[in-house]
Amino acid sequence: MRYGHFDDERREYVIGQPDTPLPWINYLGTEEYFGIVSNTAGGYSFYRDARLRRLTRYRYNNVPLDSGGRYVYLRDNGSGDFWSPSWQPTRSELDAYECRHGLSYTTIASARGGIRSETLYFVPLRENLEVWRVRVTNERDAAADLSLFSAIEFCLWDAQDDATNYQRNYSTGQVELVDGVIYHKTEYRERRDHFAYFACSEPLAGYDTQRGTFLGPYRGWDRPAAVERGQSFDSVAHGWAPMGSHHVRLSLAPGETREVIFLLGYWENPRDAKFDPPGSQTVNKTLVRPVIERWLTPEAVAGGFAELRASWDSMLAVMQVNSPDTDTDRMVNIWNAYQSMVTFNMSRSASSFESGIGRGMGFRDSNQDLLGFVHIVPERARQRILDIAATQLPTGGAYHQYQPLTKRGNNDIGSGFNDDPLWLITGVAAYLKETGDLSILDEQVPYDNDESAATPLYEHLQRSLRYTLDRLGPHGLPLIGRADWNDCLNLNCFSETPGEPFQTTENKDGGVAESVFIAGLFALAARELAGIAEACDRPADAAEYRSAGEKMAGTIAEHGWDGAWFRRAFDYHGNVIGSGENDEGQIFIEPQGMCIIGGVGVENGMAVQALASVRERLATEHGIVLQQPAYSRYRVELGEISSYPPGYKENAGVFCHTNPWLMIAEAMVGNGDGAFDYYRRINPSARENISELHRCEPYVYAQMIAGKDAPTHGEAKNSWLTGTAAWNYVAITQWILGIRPDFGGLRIDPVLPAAWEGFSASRKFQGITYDITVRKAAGVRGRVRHLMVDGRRVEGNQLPPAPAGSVVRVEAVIEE
Ligand code: BGC
Ligand code: IFM
Repeated sequence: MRYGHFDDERREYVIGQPDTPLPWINYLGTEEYFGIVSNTAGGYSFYRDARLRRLTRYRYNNVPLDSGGRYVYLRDNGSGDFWSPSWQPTRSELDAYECRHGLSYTTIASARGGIRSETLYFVPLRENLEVWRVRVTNERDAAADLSLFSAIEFCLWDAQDDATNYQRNYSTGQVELVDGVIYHKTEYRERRDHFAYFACSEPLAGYDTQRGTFLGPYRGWDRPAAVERGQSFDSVAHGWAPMGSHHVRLSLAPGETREVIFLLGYWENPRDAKFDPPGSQTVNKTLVRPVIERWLTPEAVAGGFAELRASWDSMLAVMQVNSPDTDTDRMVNIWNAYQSMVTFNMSRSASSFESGIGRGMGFRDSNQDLLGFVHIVPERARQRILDIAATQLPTGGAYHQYQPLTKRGNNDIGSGFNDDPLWLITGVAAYLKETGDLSILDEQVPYDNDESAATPLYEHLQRSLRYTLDRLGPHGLPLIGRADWNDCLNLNCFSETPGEPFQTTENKDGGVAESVFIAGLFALAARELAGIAEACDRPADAAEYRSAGEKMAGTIAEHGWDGAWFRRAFDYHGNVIGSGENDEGQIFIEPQGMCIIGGVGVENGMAVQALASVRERLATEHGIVLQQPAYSRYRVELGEISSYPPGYKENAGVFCHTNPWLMIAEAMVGNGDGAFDYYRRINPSARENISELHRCEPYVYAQMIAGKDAPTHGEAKNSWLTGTAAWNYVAITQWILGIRPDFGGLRIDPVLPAAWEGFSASRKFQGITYDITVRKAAGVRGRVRHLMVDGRRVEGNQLPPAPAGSVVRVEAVIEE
């Protein structure tokens, strides 16, 4: 069953009914001001940091679902009927409803009783404000006397404090109303810099800023007293819960449409005492006023929206494909690229599953997210790399997370996830392959943000690799520390009481547990660093890293191979994990993917055998589960992984992030059918028809789909903010379609399903536009062995250099 459809032409997903299985959200903002918006206008906004600069309130885990948003109410002053044109929060019956989630904008259109409305939400480029453009049309034969109310609830900035510290917060809220603009100035007394504002383009019939007054005692957002009676109370908040509501009266002739613009914005005045002297109790509006005035005009709004759309057109134009599979095209051309940009902007902070208060930016996550957007915004990827690297520790280790606002390592979580540093190498390698910009390697980058301890970025990468080599365990495999990619595989658990094993769940990172996954990742990182060393003319380093990688591959073959698949780990006591010897957790997906990507076993048949084991034991119709058999009970020696009921999350859920590793591995061994089959199993668009089961948005990947051991097998959770976005993008574009940046130029190395007869694509790369056509006969399985480049034959699959700005025609034929 579907709840909407894709409009590929407009790059929108069109939702046809408001009561989707879960709120289906979208993101507003592309730079510093962001918001979440659901298909019923739920969500919230923040400036840069979803915890510390939260503009509006939202209530997770509430009923009804999706409480708090950017609401407008319409009221027919003749009959007293009122409703939410976005369905929530009144949930009144609508005669028509359509939500269109586009790229960084959303429109919600509906009709009731002959009154049609359409609201467009977006954040203009370069501005820290959001626009709501509400169009109301009277489709009746008679004139309509209407009231339009806006409503948002201000958050008192720090979302964590806002949700807990009521003894203080009920007394701090302050607003100011000047010229119809509601200024939210809580905290302005002591800081005198930032405030929020909520403005309206029309003369006001009234306003409210005190939630309790607007709603009335013991009422919710579904039945505000002001809306019900048809007149605001003109309340001024002092303490309690400040909100913003404008009341506009509209008299519409039959057929008439009126446009009303609301602006919700964040403003930060420069920290200049002369500009805004201490003791000042009113918000200094000198600088913000012209911005508000400008964006309240229909011309500015139309122009800003067109500019936003054009910027997405040019970002997406970097890579466009035309293949025989619509689900592939729409994900590659639109939604997967978009989701990758959203993960770049949001990291793991704000979604329907991330509260915005819990998580900073992950070291490993941010490095992997980069893989999905480096070709779209290479300059921003460069800065992101330098920011991440500046949090690295002098040992080569890494804080597991850092804070987006301060860009400093998070001491509460600390370090010791031993895979983290290696991802920096893979991130930088991706950047270099895409851009060829070797100058980044010479950038002086601090350790732990200490400028006095800076080295060139290249040395950061060297220390990353060294970090693993300095921490090898009893089998010569890398120590896992607190966990590796699988945060929940906590193998260094031991008892505080000698002689009584496993009585505590506490993780000690000094233990000797080892990770075959990190070993595979090391093999990959060593190869990448060798490639980087060659690119910047350090042949001795390159040789050293290649041999370190080969040595690790040998150790994996010796201790990490279980006969038909790669093992997962050795625990604190030296017991093997992910082996036929185990009663549960015999085979894990991660080392199969990562060892093969690291090149281990590709030549000698181990890879093919491991892939056959995955297909036999882990693959389901809804994707490949993380391990089998699922852990049926909690095991303190394994930690959090076994805390999940079977089939969920790391305990044998389809952890979608890992699936593309298997697609890549299949492509590496030349199995295009296998790779594409895995790709389609979790492709959200290909799952649109089972939306009642999948439940999350059909236009973006979710972190997890419940595995076969769960009663809800096939149900997705944790949509949007997941490394799944970047890795699927890499798997489909670089390995299946095979358009793959490499040191020395772009490769065209597709590994396609046998039934395909080719595809075409356009790829901008280092200032050149490649128009690529790949052809093959149906039924053929093979690789590209030569290219025709502007009619000239080039041996192999790598494109030779071309002048910047040129358009190059590339033809490739796949031969048996
Ligand atoms: C979740 C993991 C997540 C981790 C973050 C765990 O509770 O299950 O999926 O990676 O927290 O540290
Ligand atoms: O690898 C992690 C990631 O860093 C956060 N989400 C879950 C993944 C697997 O545990």
